[in-house]
Amino acid sequence: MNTELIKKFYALLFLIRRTEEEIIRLYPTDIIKSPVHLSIGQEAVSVAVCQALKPLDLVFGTYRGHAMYLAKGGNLRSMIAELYGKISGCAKGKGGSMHLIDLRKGVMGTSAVVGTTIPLAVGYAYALKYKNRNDIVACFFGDGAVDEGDFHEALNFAALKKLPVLFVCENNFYAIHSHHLSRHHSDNICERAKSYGMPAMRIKDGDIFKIYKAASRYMEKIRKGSGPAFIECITCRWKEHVGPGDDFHLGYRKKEEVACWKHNDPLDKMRVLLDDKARGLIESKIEKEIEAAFLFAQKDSFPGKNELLKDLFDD
Ligand SMILES: Cc1ncc(C[n+]2csc(CCOP(=O)(O)OP(=O)(O)O)c2C)c(N)n1
Ligand SMILES: [Mg+2]
Repeated sequence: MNTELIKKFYALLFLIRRTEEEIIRLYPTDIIKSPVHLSIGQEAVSVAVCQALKPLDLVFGTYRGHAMYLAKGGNLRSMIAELYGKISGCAKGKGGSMHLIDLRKGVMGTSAVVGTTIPLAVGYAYALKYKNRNDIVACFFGDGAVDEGDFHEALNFAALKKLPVLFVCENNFYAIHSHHLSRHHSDNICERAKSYGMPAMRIKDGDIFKIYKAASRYMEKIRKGSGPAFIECITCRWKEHVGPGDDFHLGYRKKEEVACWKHNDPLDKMRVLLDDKARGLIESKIEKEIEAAFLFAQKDSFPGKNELLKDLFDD
């Protein structure tokens, strides 16, 4: 892998990790007016896939969307202001952490409703094909989305119409506290995707380079009109389902399960591939951006009462 790519990977992984660590630090002060579903531990999936995308490509995601939003270039200040419920937030302070959007960067939106952005992504891909555009859509979702009818209908339609969409399943094995095998007879989501008529690959170890290579290869084919493809990335959510803490006391998973993923942290792996000087420059620039974004959000205003009924319907 070339050094420029390693630098980009490191910068994005570091940006996402440090932003979320700052959220964790501030959350107990109640300054953040939104529930937060943290991406920590899962960042490599978004970073690898979004680096393989082109600027005009589009992404749709879930309420655990900080990583995807930032990896696709979403504006950091607008994200933090959104978490603070402020007017400069990307959803004008009305959406919170679960509803991130930055149309200029192709971040088409994230949603609290499980599986709901999958048909939206497919619909958008249909429009791209109809308009003969060369852009593609990457659609991110968790393993919980496989429980939804929408997932199956959308995959079927995308395959049938050969739509330009890459499905990216972030399989951390849990929907809140239920393991995939307590919800399905098999945990092989790839096999199910293949049955709809698309190539699918499972990447088990969270390796950022493997995910990047698989995504790039599929995207090249999708852009040539081959129709959709599917990547299932096994990953691990380090924190509790929602909120900044741990939840091992609930007993649905063991500490060791997470410990082995922490040992396999892509941020640590990338860190040692860079020399101290390059790493230091990246880190100090990002730390300043993060500090400025939180300061900006703090000083920003809350939306006025006149904003309450705005933007509810398309005029
Ligand atoms: C349609 C719908 N059903 C149920 C819920 C409640 N719910 C919120 S998060 C969640 C789990 C989803 O798990 P997964 O898709 O694997 O995402 P993860 O939290 O693991 O990232 C559920 C069932 C919901 N938000 N929407
Ligand atoms: Mg899950």
